[in-house]
Amino acid sequence: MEKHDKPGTPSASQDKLDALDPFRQGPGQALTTNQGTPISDNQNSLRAGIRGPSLLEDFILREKITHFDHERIPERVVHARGEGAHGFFQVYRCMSDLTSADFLQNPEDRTPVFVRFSTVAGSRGSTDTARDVRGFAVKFYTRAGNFDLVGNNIPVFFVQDAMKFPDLVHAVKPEPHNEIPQAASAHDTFWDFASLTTETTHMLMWVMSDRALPRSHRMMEGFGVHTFRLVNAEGHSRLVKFHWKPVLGIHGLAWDEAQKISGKDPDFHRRDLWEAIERGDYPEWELGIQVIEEDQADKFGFDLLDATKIVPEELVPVQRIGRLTLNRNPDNFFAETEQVAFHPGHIVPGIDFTNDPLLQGRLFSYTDTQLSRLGGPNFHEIPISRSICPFHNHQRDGMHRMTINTGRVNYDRNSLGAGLPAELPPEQGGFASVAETMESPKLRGRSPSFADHFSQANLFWRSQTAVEQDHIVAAFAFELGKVETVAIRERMVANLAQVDSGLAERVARELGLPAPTGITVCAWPGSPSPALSMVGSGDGSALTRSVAILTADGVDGEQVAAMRSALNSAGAQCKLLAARLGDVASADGTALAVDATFAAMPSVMFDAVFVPGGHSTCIGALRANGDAVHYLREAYKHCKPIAVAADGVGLLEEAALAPVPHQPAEPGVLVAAPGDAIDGLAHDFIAAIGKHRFWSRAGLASIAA
Ligand code: HDD
Repeated sequence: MEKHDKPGTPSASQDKLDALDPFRQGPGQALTTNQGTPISDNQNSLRAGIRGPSLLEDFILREKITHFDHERIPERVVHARGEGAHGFFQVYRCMSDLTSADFLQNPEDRTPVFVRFSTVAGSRGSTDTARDVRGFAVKFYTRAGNFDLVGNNIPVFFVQDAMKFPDLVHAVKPEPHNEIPQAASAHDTFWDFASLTTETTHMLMWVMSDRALPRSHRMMEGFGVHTFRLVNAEGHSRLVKFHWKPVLGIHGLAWDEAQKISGKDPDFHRRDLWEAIERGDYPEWELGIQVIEEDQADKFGFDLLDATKIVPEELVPVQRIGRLTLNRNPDNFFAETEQVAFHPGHIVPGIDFTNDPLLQGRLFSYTDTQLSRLGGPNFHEIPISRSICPFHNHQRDGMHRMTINTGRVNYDRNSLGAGLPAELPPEQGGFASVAETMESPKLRGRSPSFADHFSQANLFWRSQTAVEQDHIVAAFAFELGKVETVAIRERMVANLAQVDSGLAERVARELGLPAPTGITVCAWPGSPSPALSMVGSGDGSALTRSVAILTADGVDGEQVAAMRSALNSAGAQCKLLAARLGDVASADGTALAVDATFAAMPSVMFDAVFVPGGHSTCIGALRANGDAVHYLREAYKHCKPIAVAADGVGLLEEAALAPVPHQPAEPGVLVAAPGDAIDGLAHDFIAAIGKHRFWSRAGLASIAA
């Protein structure tokens, strides 16, 4: 069985991992230079006299320092911060009716993949929980070449034409005069651009929602964004939208949590992914497709080539056609995650592009950027990006060429090399573009079918639950509140009035502006789309959820053990917290190892909190500890499940959250009386964790944590 495979699951495809093997290197025995010369002293440079100057002759020092000086490569101009993982993809059924793509034919095949998740705006060292779009880039190493699905966790994009991409990125990145702010869109230049570029409006709604604050990269959707084509062996082409549906459901953080996590653990998402894979909790997504016959493309009232539009799932259902599983962490961050090069132009026979002007620009940009990021045209030879199928052509030379091409023939057509390598006709699997008819004048311009910038923003807004709408209003208020130029705030509020007058009024009120008047809402003609809301997503299980157990000396160890065992059986993770590290002595004298302190791992880093009972000394110590009291108030404020056993209720009292006699119980706050079996509490607690949040508490904002 493979190191990272769960017992009982068949082993993952080894093809890519095997291909990486010749490049993997352990520490070795003798220390040498890069030329293999053994080194006898790696502590001291060569010098003239024990206190004299260093000598230029010191080839060991020179080599070491030179290599160190050049360790850094340019970070990605966008999506600089990210983390990757290996895994595999398996299709559920043969998709030959829709596509000839090799990896979508045989349900027995496991196609190796490498996936990289990222934030967009921040630098490589920025925080994971910034309000931002998340990149979701998947490289399928298929037998017919690499297919890269370079998507995001949001199904639309800010702009419609690649011509606008550098402007968008300049506007959102830190401002050029003072490089402020890092990893944040809450500043004047972004909102100046956004307010003047109304095609951004739909995407802004998503980015101001909790979609831009994933709880975990394992719990977010992914989208190919553009309309692509699936082409079958008969050459029949259909339009397709790609989706990734997370098996664990779609869950977000609250903005207050995200900001606090940024300070406590800026690597929150990276750590979460790494640890889940190390534990064997392999993240999984289903690949979904929305398929549209080309002759139906005009029936929607919007243009399928416009990347600021979705096709609502209620209009074209998402068919789930396969499963992606991530089951191995990289061995080396730089060699794999940093050097991997994705490109939406890496496609395989059976898949094709459309004329989406954003996609068309991307087809140029991604190779181009690797030239400066990875230092030349041979980046396809870097182990992590190499296809697992052989590749042959007459491209030669360039910086860092690894392949040693033999023979004298480096051109096509040739007779001296028997005409090889030879083209493969489409019927034998060679790539052929869909023969779309093109009869139009050369011009610069935007199709009138791209002109509606607001109606799908209205659809998104109307499809959100009340609490999700509250979060969107709060996000706009926060972001625009950081904008210093009042005219930009006003312009943005006026744009929102075209989305929904209530939304505009609420944001205006928060900003101290008058509600816009006389602006017509551009309403989506159809019904709301429930698929756009995150509330209620998931299968209701507590799988991989994290629970903090608050303790002090004198805690009831049996309750801790029983709750921990029940939670672990439900697939949740527990950490024992106390005021300081070391052990806590349970009531029966057993030492329980403390995993973290209240201060180091506050409630924002957990999904739920359990307070066991214990001696009066235990509850007294917790009541007297401000961090412990704050723990419960903050978990309550963020609408998380809280379970309290027996005397643990004392901490609830201290936090002013104890049940009030003759009043209905607080939603999601579960209390077991002294003498009650922990099993019942654990059962209800696990069900509560599966609900993720108790949003009905959100209105009770009187509690300030
Ligand atoms: Fe892009 C990186 C996703 C529009 C130009 N993009 C990049 C990555 C993702 C996306 C996930 C990170 C890949 C990785 O992990 O290495 N980009 C998107 C999506 C877009 C999009 C979903 C719209 C639908 N991008 C877009 C446009 C352009 C670019 C319009 C330029 C015309 N994107 C780039 C880039 C990057 C990149 C500058 C930076 C690093 C890289 O490519 O390899 O070329």
